[in-house]
Formats: sequence, C-alpha cells, structure tokens
Amino acid sequence: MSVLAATAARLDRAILTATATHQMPEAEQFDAATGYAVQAQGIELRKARGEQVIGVKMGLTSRAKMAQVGVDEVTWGRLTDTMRREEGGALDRAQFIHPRAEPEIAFILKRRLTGEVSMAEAALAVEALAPAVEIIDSRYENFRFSLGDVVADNSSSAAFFLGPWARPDTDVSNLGIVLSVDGVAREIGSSAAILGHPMRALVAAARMTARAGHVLEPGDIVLAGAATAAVPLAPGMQVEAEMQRLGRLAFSVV
Ligand code: 0L1
Ligand code: MG
Repeated sequence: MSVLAATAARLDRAILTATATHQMPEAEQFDAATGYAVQAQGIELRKARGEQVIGVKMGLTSRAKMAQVGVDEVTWGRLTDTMRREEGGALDRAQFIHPRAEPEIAFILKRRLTGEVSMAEAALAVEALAPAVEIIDSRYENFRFSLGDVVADNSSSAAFFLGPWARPDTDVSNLGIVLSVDGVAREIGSSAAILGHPMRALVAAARMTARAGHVLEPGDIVLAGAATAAVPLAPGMQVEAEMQRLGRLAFSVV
C-alpha cells in the first residue's frame, strides 16, 4: 500500500473509532497537493460505505481561525450526507475525538460553479443562504497539524448543522455573529472576517475544487468558513449560533 493510501486509511480509522492518530513525521510531511490526494482517497473509502458527497467546506478563511491553529492558507474539504445533523438536535460527543464548534454561513447552489468565477457569477449561482455551525474534529493528536496534514484530514470537517434558508440576495457582507454556550456569548464576530466577504469563499471554493477536478453542482452545499475561533464541546452544553438577518440555530451536546 502506498504512503498516501495508508495515511487515508489511518485517518479513516481515526474517524470510525473516534481515536486520535499521529501527524506525518517532519521528514515525510505532505505538501498541500499531496494532502488533497490523500483527502480524495479518504473520501473514496467513505463513499464505499455508502456516503454521498453533498458539498464542500472552506477552511481557515478568517484570521481568527488561522491564528487558532497556526496554519495560514485557505483549505477545503468535502461534506458528506452522514455529516449533516438535524438543527435543534443532539450531537453525540462520544462519536468524536475533540470536537469544536464554529459559526459559518452556508450557501446552497442552483447552478454549476467551477473554475475562475467572479463574485457576481458566484452570487448568481446561489439558491439560498443559511446560518450554519461546522463541527471540526481534527483526527490528529492535540489538534495539531501542518498544512498537508490538515488537508489530508478533510480540513478537520466532522459534522455540520444548518439553520433556516434565506433569500440569495440577502446582504451577508457584514453580519454580526454570536456563538453562545448555555446562553453565554463565547465568540463574537462579523461575516466580513470571512475573506472580507463570505461570497469570496464561494469564489475560492469554485477555483480550488476545480484544481482537484471537483465540480460544484446544483444542490451542493458550501460552508464559507468560520468568522471566529472554534469552541471546544463537552456533554451537557447547549450551543446556539445567531446571525444578524439570517436567524439562529441550536443543538445540544450529549
Ligand atoms: O473549518 C476550518 O476553518 C477548519 C480548517 C482546519 C483547521 C482546524 O481544524 O481548525
Ligand atoms: Mg469551518
């Protein structure tokens, strides 16, 4: 088995067993392109178990996120149907290694979007927008990784919640965002922190996924990335994300 296939299988096992695994040794670190090749192999393992890819997540699209993990490049990963959780429902902590929650904006597409596109073209491809929370759960020990490691690990994506869909022409350039735990605000930010405008994350998604031969199709969900740092989750927490104009979504951790 190649190193790439072995790493994809090791990361997949970490997901299935909710057990952390080691980072690539320094001398063997992947570059980003190799990380994406490992990510693609890991997704094939999930598809072989019946999972379907339903979109992509953009990662590290804000300074707050980059500073939290010490990696300063935008990344992307795939979302599968089993990662989606019911808004208002429960997240089972035991299914994860060291999960964290971060508030995001989600797009659902009505048109194919791929390659170099303008902000206007991206906006025309959007069917609706929603507040979202991504659950990230690095499969690496101590939530530590290089750029190649995190890309190979599907950009830490583990699960996500979506709130109510809003009109595609809703102005999301500078919306207040609050992530609360048990009614207390833990992270406060603005959607402007997402690459200056969340629509830029959609432009980046079209460009970056195309480089890997992945095409964004009608019906795909795109998570734009977090505006704030992520909050570690523990059983008993009631988590709520509230976004100006877009509304709120909540879930409990059990
Ligand atoms: O969605 C994100 O911004 C996460 C990307 C990977 C880094 C991390 O695990 O925080
Ligand atoms: Mg995220």
